[in-house]
Amino acid sequence: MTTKSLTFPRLFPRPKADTGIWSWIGTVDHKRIGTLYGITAFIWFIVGGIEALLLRVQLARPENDFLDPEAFNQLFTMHGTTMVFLVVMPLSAAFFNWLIPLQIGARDVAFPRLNAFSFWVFLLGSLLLNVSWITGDAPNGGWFGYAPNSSTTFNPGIGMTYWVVGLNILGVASIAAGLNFIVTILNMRAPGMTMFKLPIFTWMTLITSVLIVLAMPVLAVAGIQLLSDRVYGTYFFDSLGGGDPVLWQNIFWLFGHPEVYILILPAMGIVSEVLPTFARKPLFGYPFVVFAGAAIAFMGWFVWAHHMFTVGLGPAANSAFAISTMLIAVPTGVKIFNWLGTLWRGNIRLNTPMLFSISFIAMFTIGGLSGVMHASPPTDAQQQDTYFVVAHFHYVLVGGALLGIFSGIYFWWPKFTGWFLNEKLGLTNWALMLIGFNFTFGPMHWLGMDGMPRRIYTYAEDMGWETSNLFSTIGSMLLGLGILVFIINVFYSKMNKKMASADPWDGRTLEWSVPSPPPPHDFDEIPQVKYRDDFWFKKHPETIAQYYHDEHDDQDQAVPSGAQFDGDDEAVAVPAVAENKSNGHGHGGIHLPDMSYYPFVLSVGITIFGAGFLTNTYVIAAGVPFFLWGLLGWSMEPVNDPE
Ligand code: HEM
Ligand SMILES: [Cu+2]
Repeated sequence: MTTKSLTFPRLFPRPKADTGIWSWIGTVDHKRIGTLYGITAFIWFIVGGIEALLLRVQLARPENDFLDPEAFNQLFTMHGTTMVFLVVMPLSAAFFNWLIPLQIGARDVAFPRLNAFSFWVFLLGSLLLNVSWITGDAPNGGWFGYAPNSSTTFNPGIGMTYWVVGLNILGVASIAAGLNFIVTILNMRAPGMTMFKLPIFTWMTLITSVLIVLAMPVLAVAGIQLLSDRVYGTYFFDSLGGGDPVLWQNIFWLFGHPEVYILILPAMGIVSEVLPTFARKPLFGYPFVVFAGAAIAFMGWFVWAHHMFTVGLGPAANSAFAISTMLIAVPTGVKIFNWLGTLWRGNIRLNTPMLFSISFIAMFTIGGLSGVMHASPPTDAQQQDTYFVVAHFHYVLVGGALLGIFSGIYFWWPKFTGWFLNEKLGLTNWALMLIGFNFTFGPMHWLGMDGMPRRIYTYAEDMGWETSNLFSTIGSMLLGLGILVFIINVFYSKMNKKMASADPWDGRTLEWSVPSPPPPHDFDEIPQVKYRDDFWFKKHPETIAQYYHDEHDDQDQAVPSGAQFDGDDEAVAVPAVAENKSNGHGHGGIHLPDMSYYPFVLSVGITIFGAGFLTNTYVIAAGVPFFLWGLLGWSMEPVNDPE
């Protein structure tokens, strides 16, 4: 007896064609969603960069009046919030979307419509946050929104309500995406791909997704409490009503420190893919790199109060958090030595992606070392809230996360598009970014040690800070120029296409086994995986014995040293670089989920809900029809319409 499944009346036809705006609104293809994340996040990068340059222009000389204090507060708050939540996190999500199914040998993520939903909620949440600029009320309480400055008592404008509503909506997007990638990586691996055959980037994606699913709800709790304080007059963080402003700091940093690993681990995963490819060696100490990543993610939950050494928690708490913070340097150091071990005696090929990755190691190490410095409470008492801290987190977030992401862009661009980015422009982009970066943030170390506080909109003539600040501002312009060269490179290379094969770099992992760009269904056949770096050893079986006779994991059983490969390999081999002719709807009879516009509709409903808290809560009601339409339509929509 077949159960007649309930269907929800359609207001619009289900998108079918894969061209035109409707096909993007309805897409559930991980590659397209990756592209949407990438383009949107890059646009926010330009916005966040311009916000930073305006700050630098104001600080270029003492007692400048280019910006007034309120504008300065709004700019650094939005710059920090944008770069963290609208740039680095979604750029990493762009790579997750593009690469994870390809690296694990799957045709898509576990929940394609949920994947689309997470993108649309991210987009609409980021737009809502930036509408605040248009209403002239951008958030101004800093990217960590400390109470009581973020309360309506001290901050009556609507800016910080935009901030907390925006972050809560973005949190929904991140959690949905995090869940999706955890399930995808654990459940959709190709046959034979055991956990310790996963590419490192996939491992770092898994660890980052677990961190996202655990950390974003913590921010959501603080956000809902702050929203309720601001809109409904509760006293969670207001000591006048028995609340506790320090509670905000504790909750925010309980989220905030794991957040910094959510920002850096994907870049570490990218670098761990690029270095072996251009050193033509497997990653040195693969298991150590995996465990170090997991250890960093785990230990990251026990250090949050190092952001509060000067709050007055007392020597016992300070000492405990100082020790836990310094301990994190150990797994971080392990990773750095494994990257150096990979380069050691490698057959190094220095091109743009490799130079960005090597720069990542150097700049991130500088950022890490200044971090260890202010892990000691007495030192931090001098450095807290000074430009030394601003230098520190830009060395780890720009020198680390951003340079790592640029390495990934140049590395996988041929895979995503089928053509290369121009190498000469790439090298110019790299050089300008690296020099500009160090000119901008290098001087901030000694400005901070010399006592320059962060977040001040100007400084007096006689403080002796003018030369370093001017230098820093010139540096930020160079950095901006470097980003401009990247944009020129994209358009120049698009107009002068140098086509790329499926495997332009002689890669190691499965994404290089499918055409560039991959067809909608990714793999004609799901690969059978036998080795770590499976695709490399399928191409270079002569190198297997060289690498596997020492390691005592299951590969040993699979590959006795000196053994020649027999024919069975052929049976399982993927037609690596064969051009596939089956793209188009049929996809050679391969099952692919149909498009759906309900994730978009549901995200519109959620965003209107959020907007309700910014205007008056009756507006929330306007979100209900979209919310119900999206939710019911989606839950009653079959993955594929019956032919
Ligand atoms: C691309 C070039 C960048 C430049 C020139 C730049 C410059 C600045 C400047 C001048 C400040 C204000 C410092 C102050 O007044 O206290 C700042 C703050 C900040 N930046 Fe950047 N930044 C850049 C990129 C980034 C990136 C990529 C991230 C993160 C992923 C980031 C995260 C932050 C954060 C979190 C703050 C603190 C905001 C606050 O105090 O609330 N920045 N940046
Ligand atoms: Cu921290």
